Amino acid sequence: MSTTIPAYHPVSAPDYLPRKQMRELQTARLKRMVERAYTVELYRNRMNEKGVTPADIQSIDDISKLPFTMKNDLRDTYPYGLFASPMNEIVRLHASSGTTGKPIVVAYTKEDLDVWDEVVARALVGYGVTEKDIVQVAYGYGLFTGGLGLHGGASRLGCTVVPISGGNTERQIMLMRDFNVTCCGCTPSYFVHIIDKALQMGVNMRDLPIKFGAFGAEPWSEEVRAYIEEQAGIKAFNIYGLSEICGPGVGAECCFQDGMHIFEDHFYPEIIDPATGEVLPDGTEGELVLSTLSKDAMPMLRYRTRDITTIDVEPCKCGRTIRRIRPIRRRSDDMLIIRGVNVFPSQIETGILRVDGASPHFQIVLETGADGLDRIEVKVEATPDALDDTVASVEQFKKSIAQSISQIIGLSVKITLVQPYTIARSEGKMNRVVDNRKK
Ligand code: DLL
Repeated sequence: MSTTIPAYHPVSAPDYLPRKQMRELQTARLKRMVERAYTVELYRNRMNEKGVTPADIQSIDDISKLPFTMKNDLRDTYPYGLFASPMNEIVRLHASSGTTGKPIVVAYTKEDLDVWDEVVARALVGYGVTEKDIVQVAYGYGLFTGGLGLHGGASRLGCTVVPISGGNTERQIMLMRDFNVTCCGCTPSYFVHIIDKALQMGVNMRDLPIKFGAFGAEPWSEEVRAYIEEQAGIKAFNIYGLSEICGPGVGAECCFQDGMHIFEDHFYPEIIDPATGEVLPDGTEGELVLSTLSKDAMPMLRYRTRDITTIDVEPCKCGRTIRRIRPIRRRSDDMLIIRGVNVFPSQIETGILRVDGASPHFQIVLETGADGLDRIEVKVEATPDALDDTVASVEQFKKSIAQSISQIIGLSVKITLVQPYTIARSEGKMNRVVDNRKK
């Protein structure tokens, strides 16, 4: 599909604000947010420890005076300790399960839900989605923010929403075809699974009217984007967000697919050095820190996302003035340290998909060898074609994948081809690492 700049839509007006006006808006909103946060014990104590009061925040630049907030702060105040609105004003709770113990809980007032709908609608407008589109929401509904988040934004735009949630993949494909769905939202790994299933069912996704994908909730590579776009004949757009800030819609790509615009009238981005907490200049890679500028129920001041990216200040060809972040390929906490080398699962994905004919279904298994050194095995599903090939060509294929990965991570890996459809599929976020190393 060629890139055409979507028609202007009033919901996106803040995306085009002149920078000076944006900073004034951010300053006014931050001042209000800090006043509100100061009513919450944890924020008040933290600010007092740093010797900062709301009166010290006079401009958006003063944001760096404020303390950081971490995921543990949400756990420690579970469930309602960070709420800045009385319960009777809170109309929705979501939660994110995390890896251990109690979930983190997030809250929204009616106005907060309104902002959330607005930013997701702005994301969709940026892709070129209009009220004429039929949007299949295959993100999970429930406490996860994906389903209801995309649902709210698509409804705000006036789209026809198909709230199917995740799972039951054959039914997803049947409805996609029968309902003439033009846009689908789910994790990129689930959409890859949908593509596979459609093939098995004899459905060519390219023959369906679907044109747009709103994919996020997990890192994905340009190679996966190319695979999806080629296989399904759609444009695959990135959407970013996290429960602590609102859910999907903190940022999203526009029609140029060149970084995600942050809806910075509501969410203020900074980049810090994850080791020292020092704020880094725009254009430098580091950890993304986000502050909410309008969230009433649960203000977040300088939340450390652990997501690694760069803020891009170059004006975008689409004309939006809001800044962009580069796609998030990794989190500071999904880094594997293998024989002392830092490796991210997304690098392995890129290595695999650079080899023609390799399937995007893989699993990384880490073991400790008899010599005490870490071993990396990457299980890659063979495509049905690959299995028909001669032993020599299968060996060559494995070697190509191993070399492609080694070139990126600088370590040798063992490739095992496994039967098609034997690596577990995920309807939501995919976990690709099995770490069996002796600790
Ligand atoms: O994943 C919200 C969401 C739903 C975003 C649907 C996009 C689409 P959490 O479950 O709290 O919320 O997980 C947030 O997921 O800190 C990132 O590490 C990762 N993440 C989200 N979107 C992207 C993306 C939702 N587009 C965490 N690219 C974040 C890379 C992403 N990682």
